[in-house]
Amino acid sequence: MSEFVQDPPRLGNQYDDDALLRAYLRWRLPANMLAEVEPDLRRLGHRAATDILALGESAEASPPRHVPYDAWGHRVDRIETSDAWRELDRISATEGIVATAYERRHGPRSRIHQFAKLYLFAPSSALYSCPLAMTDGAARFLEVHGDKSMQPVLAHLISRDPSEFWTSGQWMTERTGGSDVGSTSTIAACEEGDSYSLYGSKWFTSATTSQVAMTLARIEGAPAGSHGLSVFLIHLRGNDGLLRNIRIERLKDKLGTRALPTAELTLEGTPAQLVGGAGDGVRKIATLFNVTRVYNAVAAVAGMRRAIALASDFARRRRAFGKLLVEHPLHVGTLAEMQLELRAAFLLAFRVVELLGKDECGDATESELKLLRFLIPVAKLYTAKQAIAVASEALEAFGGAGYLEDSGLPRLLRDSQVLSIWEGTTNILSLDALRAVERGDVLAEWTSDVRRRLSGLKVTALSSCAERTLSAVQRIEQYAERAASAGSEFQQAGARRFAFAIARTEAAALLIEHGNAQADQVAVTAARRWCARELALLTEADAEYRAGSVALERGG
Ligand code: MFK
Repeated sequence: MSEFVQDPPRLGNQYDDDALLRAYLRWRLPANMLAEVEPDLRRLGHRAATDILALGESAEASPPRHVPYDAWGHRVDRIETSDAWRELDRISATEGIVATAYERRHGPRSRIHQFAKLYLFAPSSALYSCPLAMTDGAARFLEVHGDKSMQPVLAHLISRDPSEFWTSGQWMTERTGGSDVGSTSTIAACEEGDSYSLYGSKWFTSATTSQVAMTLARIEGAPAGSHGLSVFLIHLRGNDGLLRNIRIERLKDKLGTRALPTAELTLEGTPAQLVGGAGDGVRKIATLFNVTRVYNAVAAVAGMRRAIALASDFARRRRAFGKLLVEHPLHVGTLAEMQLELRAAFLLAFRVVELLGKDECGDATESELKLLRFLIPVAKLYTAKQAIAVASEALEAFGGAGYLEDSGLPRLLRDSQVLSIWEGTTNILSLDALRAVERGDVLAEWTSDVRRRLSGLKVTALSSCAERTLSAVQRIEQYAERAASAGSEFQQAGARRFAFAIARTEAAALLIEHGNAQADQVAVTAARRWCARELALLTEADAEYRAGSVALERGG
């Protein structure tokens, strides 16, 4: 009988082992800033492979529990979470995963430092990154739209003191769906001034253990649609620790994100404060979800990186057909393609991180603000889809072990699947990118930005890459002109391919810039491989194409 057993994959220091992250930071940070933040990232990189990883695994093994009644029949609606989950909350505060962005020690680049921390923390955190995303989004919302009375809440959201730190929920989804937010039916009845009582139900509320939540409701008598909605702040619990006129109907039974409490709620006269004035709620809360969408993009690349780190380590342990997996050329090629996907997605995600930091510090030009508006949905939708593909490929790289629950690997795939659903699905975000194009000269800004960045390259090996990228830019421009005259059905039916073309072409420009700046073999090879692919695959969604789609969908 064979005595063969396999060596499980292991993680080293997640900062030291990440050549891409380190190369990116060397590229984008001034030397003195890098010298200052590197010890912090290295320390967190160690924790991400040790105590934080263990806490994440423990939180995953002890999912939250809804306790509707106490032993005496009183409705209590407690959500019990594990010690590990609560410890992750404390670590988030002391590590300043949110605070680092608001302390702004390094001006606009503080966002790079902060998102590098999130990138290390997220894949070990059992999705504690989700409450942090919403907390950060709420903090930004209060900075932009809140008045002085909101300062104490903001101070809690960006605190490093675990006893002061609060997280915030983001309750946008009702039974009518997570996408069509304008049909929100929760009603806000005015009590006095900015104080309201909310009546309605929220169908998906993530991290329902938060101290506060931002939500949307329609003030009595306000018009239908998204412009009739307003944004409200809710303090979930009173001094007695009980929920304030909020009934928890149940916790959701989800494919993944199992440590994360996600509840269905009924608001039964819940006290809430109007923030940012009445009306235009969707436009205002976009300040919040544009931050959470950046989190989504960074969490997606972080998940890809974790999946690849495990698969690469395993390939150096596992022998088959007389040699290590990493000695098989086809397997190396497969891992290399995954690395390339990660590299492109990483640069795209951190491109929006950089723009977000500039916006928040008042350093962004008009052009950069337009690029930020356009690239957030593009980066979110693209990185989410690629994260799922890479997680799936990584599981396959383990063979049967990748399919076994107790290997811990299936969680990579389950948890990645949510990334393309919450915070706007791929189609909703494709339409959002289209809307950004329709409502401004965004596309012209983007095309001239890419052209400017690719002019005057010093690495000649990248010239053909730049030519291919510029050709893709030109095809996108020509397509957009045709689409503009062909009408909205043409544009909408082609919106997904359009968004992917923007993502791939922007990633090409970033890979070329990176290769040009670093001039190292890996960065140049990555740019060349990426640009050898089709960057701008577009759909001419004319009437004939759309009729074909209708027929295909029906199946005859
Ligand atoms: C680790 C990662 C963790 C992530 C945490 C996840 C936990 C959170 C769980 C959730 O809450 S998931 C639910 C998230 N829900 C969404 O993301 C909503 C998805 N749906 C959309 O994004 C729709 O596109 C949208 C609701 C915005 C469409 O609604 P409408 O009413 O058809 O919008 P419309 O009329 O286009 O836009 C209304 C206004 O908002 C316009 O401004 P104006 O009134 O000035 O014209 C738009 O320009 C503005 N707007 C819309 N999207 C925007 C935006 N502004 C800036 N950025 C955007 N993305």
